[in-house]
Amino acid sequence: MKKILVTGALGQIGSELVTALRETYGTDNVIATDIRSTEAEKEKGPFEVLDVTDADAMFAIAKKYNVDTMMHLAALLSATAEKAPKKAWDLNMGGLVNALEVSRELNLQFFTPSSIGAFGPDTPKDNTPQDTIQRPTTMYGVNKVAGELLCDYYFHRFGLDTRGVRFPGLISYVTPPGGGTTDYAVEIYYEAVKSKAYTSYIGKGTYMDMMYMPDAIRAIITLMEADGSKLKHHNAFNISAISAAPEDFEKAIQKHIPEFKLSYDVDPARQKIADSWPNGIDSTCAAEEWGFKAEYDIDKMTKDMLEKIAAK
Ligand code: AKB
Repeated sequence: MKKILVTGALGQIGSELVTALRETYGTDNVIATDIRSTEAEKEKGPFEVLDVTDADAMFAIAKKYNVDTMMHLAALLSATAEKAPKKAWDLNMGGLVNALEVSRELNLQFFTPSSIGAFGPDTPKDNTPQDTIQRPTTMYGVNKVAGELLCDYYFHRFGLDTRGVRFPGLISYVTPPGGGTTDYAVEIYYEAVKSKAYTSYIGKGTYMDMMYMPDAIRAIITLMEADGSKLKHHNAFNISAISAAPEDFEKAIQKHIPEFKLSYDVDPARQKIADSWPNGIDSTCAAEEWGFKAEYDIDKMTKDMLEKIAAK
C-alpha cells in the first residue's frame, strides 16, 4: 500500500482508519472520500466528496490521485438497512460493485469489511467457524454475504487482490456509529460518564461479538500488509475480541463507576437482529493465516473508553 483511496472516510471506522493510515504511509498518500465534507476534514489532508453509487466519479478520483489501494467502507449498517432495505441494497451493493470495478480496471489492492451480520439464525451460535452456514435474515446480512462472495469472485475470476474481515460491533470514543445493532455498546460508555445510567435497547443475556477500534484498525493494516501467498481465505476473515451481553458492560463499568445503573427497554426490531447473530465467532483462520490477535479485552477497553470520554 502506497497510495490509498478510502470511501466512507467520515464514518466510525473511516475516521480512525484515515488517521492511522496517514501516520503510517504519509498524509498525502491517503485520499479520504465521503458523501459529505467539512472544512476541517479538507485541512487534514486530501479529501474528495464522493457518492459511491457514482462509478464515473469514483474512477476519476482513483485515477486523479494514481492510487494503488482501495479501502471501501461506505455502507448502511444493520438497523438502518432494515428500515430502508431497497436503499441499503442500492448503496451497499451498488457501491461495492463500483469499488470492485474501479479496482479491477486500475488493478488496485482492495479491502472491504464484512460483519458478524453475515451470519443468521441457522449459524452455529458459539465459536462460529470461519466456513459455515450463513443464511442471514436481514438486508444488511444479505448484502454482506453477497459482498463476501463478490469479493471472492473478483479474486478468482480477475486475480484482484481482494481482502476483508468480518467485523464484530466496533467500540470507539472518536466517532459514534450510526444505525447499527451493536451501537448500544458505545452509547453505554457515553451515558455512564454523563449520567451514570443507561437504558439498553438490547436485552439482558444477548451476547454479541465486540471489538475495540484500535484492534480493528490494526487488523485492517495487518491483513493488507500480509503476504498474499500465505492466505488461504482472502475475504471475510472472522475476527473476534470480546463476546459480551449488556450486563457484562455493566459489570466492567461498575469497576470504575460503582453507582452506574443499567436498565432495559428492549427495541424489538434491533433485538430480533441481535438474536439472529452469533454469540461469539472463532478467529483461528485469521490468527493462523496472517497473525491476527486482539489486544483489548472488555476490562482493558472499558478503562480506556471511560478515561477518553471523560477527558473529552
Ligand atoms: C451493526 O450493528 O450493524 C454493525 C455490525 C456488527 O456490522 N456494528
